[in-house]
Amino acid sequence: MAILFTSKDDDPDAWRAALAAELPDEEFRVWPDETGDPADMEFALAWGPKRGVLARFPNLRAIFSLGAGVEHLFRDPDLPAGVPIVRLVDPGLTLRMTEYVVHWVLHFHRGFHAYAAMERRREWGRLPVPPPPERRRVGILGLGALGRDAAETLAALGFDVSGWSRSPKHLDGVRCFTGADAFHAFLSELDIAVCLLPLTEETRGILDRRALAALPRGACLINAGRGPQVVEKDLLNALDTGHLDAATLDVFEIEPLCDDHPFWTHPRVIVTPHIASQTSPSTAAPEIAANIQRVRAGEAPFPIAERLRGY
Ligand code: NDP
Ligand code: OXD
Repeated sequence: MAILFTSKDDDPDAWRAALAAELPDEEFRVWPDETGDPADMEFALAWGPKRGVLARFPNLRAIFSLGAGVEHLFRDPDLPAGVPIVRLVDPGLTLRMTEYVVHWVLHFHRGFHAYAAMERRREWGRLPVPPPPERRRVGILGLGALGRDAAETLAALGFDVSGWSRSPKHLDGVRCFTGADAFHAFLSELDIAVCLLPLTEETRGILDRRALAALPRGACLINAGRGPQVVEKDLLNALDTGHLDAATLDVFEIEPLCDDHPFWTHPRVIVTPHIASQTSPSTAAPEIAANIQRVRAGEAPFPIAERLRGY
């Protein structure tokens, strides 16, 4: 039996080496050139597979996402039913996302975006001393593997942290809001909002005109979840009217961001090219290998993404 690898972005050789270090006896085959007999494939490692590709392998026992998000799998209408879709939770991925979030929260907290604008104007000056972190309200949309770690790290740095999720949560030092009914109340208390939500039917377009208006005037947004969660024209409007002070965006409705997109040159927008937390085979392969061994031992892999809820 063999492991199938299909990715539009990841380096197969790096994955081949990383998995060989964990599971030296496994055969690793890259789609499409090395596929061979489709019946040989027991597991698939996938990122953005072409529609219908995964349905060609009748003996798959699990499909592993090469990233935390799974919407790239669920958008395939031919995704084989009954095969568990396993999300990637790996300590390296979590650490890098927390680094990204902490970096941009500190950036906005200390007013470095305002100093960058002053630098562009060759203006030497001092802005008022920022408030202490306990008076800076940071809210994390999504308290899953990534959001939880970011929230706890920011709380440990002394920030006033709250979080929002679908099901109730209890995190030390974090005020937790639950469900759609609490969304606007949660947003209304934030100086900095950080989106770490998965893309689902419920979260598509969730940061629209009404949600952005619920944020206090002068708030900043960091989006490292998925681009389609933000209604781009509504965000531009909120920035242009000064309702929002600034935004750091890592993900976009269409990626790569096109050359003439207004975000590139907007004075209040910082663009990063979907790098908030890239998967590294060195930390992800051990997690996937452990799950492969679980399945072989007759146990369920984890965490399994639920098809109905979309994450
Ligand atoms: P998880 O599935 O562990 O967590 C998702 C969180 O979002 C959970 O707390 C969940 O609530 C919450 N959530 C989902 N739907 C809703 C909803 N409708 N209303 C309120 N809360 C909701 O995911 P991860 O933390 O591992 O990853 C989150 C996302 O981050 C990924 O799906 C991906 O889109 C993005 N990502 C981006 C990267 C980048 O480089 N930009 C890198 C890696 C990930 P509950 O806990 O109640 O289930
Ligand atoms: C992911 C991503 O979901 O890289 O892991 O966006």
